[in-house]
Amino acid sequence: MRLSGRFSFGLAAATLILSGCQETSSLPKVGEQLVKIGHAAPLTGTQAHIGKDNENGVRLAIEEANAAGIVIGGQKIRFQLLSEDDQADPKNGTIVAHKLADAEINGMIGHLNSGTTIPASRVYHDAGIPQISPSATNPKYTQQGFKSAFRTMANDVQQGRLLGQFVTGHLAAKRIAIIDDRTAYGQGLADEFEKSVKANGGVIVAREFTTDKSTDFRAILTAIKGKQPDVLFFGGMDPQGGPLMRQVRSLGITARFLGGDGVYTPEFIKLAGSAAEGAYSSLPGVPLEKMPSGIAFRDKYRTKYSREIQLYAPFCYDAVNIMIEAMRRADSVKPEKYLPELAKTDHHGVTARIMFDEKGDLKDGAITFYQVRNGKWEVTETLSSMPTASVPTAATPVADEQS
Ligand code: ABU
Repeated sequence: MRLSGRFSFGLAAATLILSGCQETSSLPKVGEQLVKIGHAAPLTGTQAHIGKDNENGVRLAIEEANAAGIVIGGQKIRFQLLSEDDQADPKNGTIVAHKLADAEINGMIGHLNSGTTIPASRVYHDAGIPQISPSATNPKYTQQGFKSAFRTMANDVQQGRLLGQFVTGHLAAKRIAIIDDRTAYGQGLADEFEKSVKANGGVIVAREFTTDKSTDFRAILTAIKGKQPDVLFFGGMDPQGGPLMRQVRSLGITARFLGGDGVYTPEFIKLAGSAAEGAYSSLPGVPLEKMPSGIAFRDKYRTKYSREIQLYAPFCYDAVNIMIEAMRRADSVKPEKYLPELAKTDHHGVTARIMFDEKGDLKDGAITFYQVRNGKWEVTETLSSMPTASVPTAATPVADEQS
């Protein structure tokens, strides 16, 4: 049953409706059944480069499915992408979720940010719409008891724990400073990182915060400089991470810099300039070249879009294919029919073999660490995200390309 609050949004939503994107290239032909796949991400603003990258990954999978001529329930299916700009804003996230629910999408891929994904997930849940986020990593998304919520990458409990182990182990750092952007993602990851640093014998010498709109970090950096940290960790995205990195070095702070997946982008390096050199980041998953079909995906993406993958496009592509596979196994595009199949996913995707646990989280996800060397992100090591208690080899690198 769909109870989407159909008439519950007003003027702000009406504005967003005008900016919504419904791709006409995927309109159904005679005899085809239309299946609507929703997508939402920041498509304007400072994170638009990442949002467009997500949208590109989703579109690629949808176009391939349409070209393959998939039949479900005895009918040829035409998948249509309904993509919305949530501007990385939690309120807009909820508004576009209502809009997509009202459009009676068959499934939802997104949102990009945890801050939008978490509030929007209630809308999709209440409307009975299965949702897969390809990039939201805050653990709360899958801890709400919503059977409709899944994600295709490891969460921030896993990422934060390994970031803490990486800093205290691999970097042998003791004195750690933390800045976060007060978003669900940035603060949540910083909290998990802090717990892990402390559990592994490190000392938090400073904990400061900024916002996801800020560009001047000199006041908090000056306070941090006096604490003489070995490592400065940033929980946030590249529009802040890049300028922050630049200001770190211009203030003469020599601490090593580490961020989560939100800074693992070419854009971070562009924004930070030469100050990016030596910075570390983590990213859920194995390196692209070690993904089962990572290189093939990268080449397809380059050919279609004439640009490089920014960040999460492979996870978006997998998310769509997982959803379509579940529909095929259920032989139905109806959410209530294919949702049980989604929970049983065992998909050999671009990024990994993907199975979900009882909450909808990715089972056995890896986390890879990278460092900027000669102006490019290079692999440092990949760690299993499984807890040390249950997997004795958890802190053992599964790939180590550092000399
Ligand atoms: N995983 C980092 C970027 C998306 C998020 O807000 O979770």
